Amino acid sequence: MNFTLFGYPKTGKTTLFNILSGAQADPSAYDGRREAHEHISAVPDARLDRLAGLYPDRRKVAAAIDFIDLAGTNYGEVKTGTFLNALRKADVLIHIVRGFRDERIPHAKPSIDPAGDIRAMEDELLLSDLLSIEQRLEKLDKELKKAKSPEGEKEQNLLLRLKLQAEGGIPLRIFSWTEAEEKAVRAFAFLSQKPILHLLNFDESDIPRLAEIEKELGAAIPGTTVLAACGRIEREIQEIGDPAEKAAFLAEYGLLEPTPARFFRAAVGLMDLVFFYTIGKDEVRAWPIRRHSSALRAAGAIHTDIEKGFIRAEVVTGDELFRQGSWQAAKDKGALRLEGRDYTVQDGDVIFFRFAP
Ligand SMILES: Nc1nc2c(ncn2[C@@H]2O[C@H](COP(=O)(O)OP(=O)(O)OP(=O)(O)O)[C@@H](O)[C@H]2O)c(=O)[nH]1
Ligand SMILES: [Mg+2]
Repeated sequence: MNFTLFGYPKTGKTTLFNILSGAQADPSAYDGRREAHEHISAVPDARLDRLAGLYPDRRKVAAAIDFIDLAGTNYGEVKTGTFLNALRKADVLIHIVRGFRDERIPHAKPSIDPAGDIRAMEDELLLSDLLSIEQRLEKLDKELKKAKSPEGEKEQNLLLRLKLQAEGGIPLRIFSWTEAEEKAVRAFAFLSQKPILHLLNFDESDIPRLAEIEKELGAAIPGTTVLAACGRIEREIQEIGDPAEKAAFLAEYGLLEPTPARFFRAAVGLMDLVFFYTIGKDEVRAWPIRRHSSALRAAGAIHTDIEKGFIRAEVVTGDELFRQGSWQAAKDKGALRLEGRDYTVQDGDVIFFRFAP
């Protein structure tokens, strides 16, 4: 999973990248450079920790997130900028928005306007999609004039509908996609179709207002998630080694729950993911998968061989497994369910796939 942090210059991208991913990137090293930071980190997962605790001799493998931190894009630059390809590769876009006021840190606009910046960036993403659509339509039109093709006409029809929506200023993530349509446009990697989280970076003096800001801006921009944080102070607190001292500082600033915990919860919700778990010979592992996925698809997430040779899934909920104490105990007590390929995987299921190699 690729989470890409992007946004206008000097909004706190690298500061928040460090907080979320646990990286130690030096923000100042970026000045004048146009390359990205990258850091792979584990999704915090209390259920996995508990499960791995039952099997101390096995490796714990959490779901991984590939965090990318891009340099700032100037206003109006997304559609032509050097980062267009990097943005297209993202599974989730994390738009870092400046809320803090600090005369010493330059800002391209005369005032700090988080709501305005969110709208401006949403428009830029949509505009870049509109340009791709128009380009493709132009080419398609020429092709269809030369030779009629039902497939080409189908694509044309879909793109014309998307164009109409984009011209109306509505992001493509709000379009009611059929599975076939989604597949047909996958190669475009439309930016306004991706899940997006607007992460606002405020001053410590704004901490008492963060919840209210989140609510207000979240409601103003449908189809997105808005989180407000206070990057600089949280980074300082994160660097404190002593846990008690850390907790005291968080409490003193009124930061009840650290941003990474809230962020991961929001991101998982945004992608509509659930987690299932496997207990292998060597490792206890968490697997993220789209909600409502079948057991067969879950098998395929692990390996295509398991999907191809699928026989049955042995399933137990995490809670039940913890009650029984181990997989073997759950099996002995008859607590395992045997499920077929169409079973809908539930969040927290622990699964053993029987398959014919
Ligand atoms: N006052 C204040 N300064 C902050 C805050 N967050 C970041 N900064 C400062 O703003 C400057 C830019 O922060 P970065 O995290 O490098 O921002 P960026 O968006 O990555 O910047 P570019 O990559 O150059 O576009 C640094 O000097 C930070 O210390 C904040 O919440 N309040
Ligand atoms: Mg940066």
